[in-house]
This record gives sequence, structure tokens and C-alpha cells, in this order.
Amino acid sequence: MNIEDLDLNSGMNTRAGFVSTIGRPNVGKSTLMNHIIGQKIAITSNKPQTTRNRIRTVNTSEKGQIVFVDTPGIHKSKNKLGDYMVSVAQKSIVDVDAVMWLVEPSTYIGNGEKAIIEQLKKAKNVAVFLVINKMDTIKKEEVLAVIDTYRKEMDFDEIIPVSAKTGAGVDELLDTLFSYLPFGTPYYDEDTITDQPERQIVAELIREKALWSLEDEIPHGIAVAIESMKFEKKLCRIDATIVCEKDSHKGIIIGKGGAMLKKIGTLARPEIEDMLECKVFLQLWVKVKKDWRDSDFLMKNFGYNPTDIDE
Ligand SMILES: Nc1nc2c(ncn2[C@@H]2O[C@H](COP(=O)(O)OP(=O)(O)OP(=O)(O)O)[C@@H](O)[C@H]2O)c(=O)[nH]1
Ligand SMILES: [Mg+2]
Repeated sequence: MNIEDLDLNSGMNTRAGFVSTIGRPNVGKSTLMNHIIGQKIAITSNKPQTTRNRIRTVNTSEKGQIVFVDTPGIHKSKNKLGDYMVSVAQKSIVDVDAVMWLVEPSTYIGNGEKAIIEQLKKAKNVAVFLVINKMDTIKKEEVLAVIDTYRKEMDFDEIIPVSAKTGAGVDELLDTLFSYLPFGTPYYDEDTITDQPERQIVAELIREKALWSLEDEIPHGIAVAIESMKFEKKLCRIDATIVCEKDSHKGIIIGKGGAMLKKIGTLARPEIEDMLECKVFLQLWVKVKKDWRDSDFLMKNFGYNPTDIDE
């Protein structure tokens, strides 16, 4: 072998490809993505339907590059935003090299799982991985029953148990994913970790803290719009609006004497500072936009544009 054959940029010794992650809401898709790249890019919460958009994250190593595609949880949608989210997830099964179907470590297969199996069976020329997450919540031997249950439903190229929380099994998952990717040069330069603009990550971090702090149906009806982000020497001034669906929700989001809004801001600010690597002055506002989740116009305004999905 001569020296040119060893050149990593030739694509002869490295692999590169796209891997999407799909699954029911709350199974840990975004937590796994963040663990793999070692940074919080996708927000996470214990409430279902946290992720709303397709989020690409990039893992580059001496083996090559995997571009991961995090998607919203597949669920029975009740509004146009839900339709958009499910469509984002379904479309992410095509034009990728592998799909990871993330599931809970449970032997229960409901209609939600069955609907995903139907989608996966339509995927052609794509390796399908069953990834059993949250292994830290069961005894090791219990996984065999889970594997057995899923195997009866579909033929998987690989079945890999992991814990996105502790990282158990994740190295093996990465090694196995690489073995399914074609040889080739990276899609993104090696410093890139995501396709998400800073502004979008800031909005999402604020929405995450609202999800954490608010109860019942309110968090699901929230969108965050960044009005302005101004960098001044070592400070960044951010004005953001939390949009909600009802007047009564507005009162709860503001809280007694502004306490809830303050809490959301106090939780979000340090994480935004870490990401932007500068001091942040964050001002939050609250606005009501009735039924925005069923308005094409408002959805587009808040970054949920159905025509973007095909890009
Ligand atoms: N114990 C345990 N909890 C986990 C694990 N992975 C994720 N979680 C928790 O599960 C919840 C949901 O995690 P997310 O990563 O937001 O789930 P998701 O699949 O992205 O959810 P959607 O975006 O709503 O579709 C959070 O409370 C996580 O902390 C794991 O391996 N073990
Ligand atoms: Mg998610």
C-alpha cells in the first residue's frame, strides 16, 4: 500500500453516512444523540413530544463520520403541529444509510409500535437497528424477553441494548453503525457538531426550561421566538417571546409577581452562556396566539414549515 492509500481524506479508509433515530415520544432519542456528541444540542424532557424538528448532529472520529438525524416522537397527532412532527419523523427513514428504532425496554407492543413497524417495513436499502434504550432501568437478563418480543414482529439487521443515560452499550452501537456505512469522505468538516443555528438552540433551551417548569397541557402549546440577539463586547442581549395558546396560560407562564418567568429565565441563562461562551442578558416576554398549532401561517413563523421537511 503506498502513502496515498493511507490518506484519510481520500475516503478509502473512512466511512461516512446518515443515521436517523425514530421512535415513540419520550424513549430517549434526543438524550442518546446528545450523549453521542457529548454536548446538549437537542433538548430533552420527561414530557412526551419534546422534539419538534429534525436535528442533525455530527460524530467525527478516525473511523469517519456519522450524521445523526434526531426526529420528533411518532404519535397520534391532534393538530397541524402534530401532523408536521410525525411527517418529519416518517420522512427521515428515506435517504439514510441506517435507521435506529429506539424503544423502551418493555415487552408491550401497542398500536404506536405497530405503526412504526409498518413504516420501517417500507424502508428500502436501509439497515434497520432496534435499539433498546433505558437498560439502566431493568435487570440485564430481562432484556432477552424484550428482544424476543420485537424479533417476532420484524427482522432487524441489528438489535443493540443501550442506556443513553449511563452510556452503556453506546460504543458498541457506534462501532456497529460504522460497519454499515459506505466508504467515503465526511459530509461536514470535523469541527461541525450540528446543523442547528445558535439562535435556534437558544430558543430551544428556553422552551426546554418551560417544559420542565410548567405542568399539564401548557408546555405542549408553547413556542419560543427569538426577537433579537445582540452581541456587545463580552455580553449578549437576548429578547425572546414565549408564545402560548390561551390567556389563562399566559398568567401561569408569568406566575405570581413574575416568578415563573423568572424561574424559566434563571434556568435557561447559564446554559445559553455556556453555549455562546459569553455573559447573557436574557429578557423574556409572553404573548398569546390563539390556536397557533393549527395555523399554517403561525407555525411557519415559529419554524415549523412543512415545505422545509423535504430539503
Ligand atoms: N433511566 C433512563 N432515562 C432515560 C434514558 N434515556 C432518556 N431518558 C429519559 O427519558 C426522558 C425522555 O428523553 P428524551 O431524550 O427527551 O426522549 P425523546 O425520545 O427525544 O422524546 P421526544 O422528543 O418527545 O420524542 C427524559 O426524562 C430522559 O432523561 C436512559 O437511558 N435511562
Ligand atoms: Mg426528542
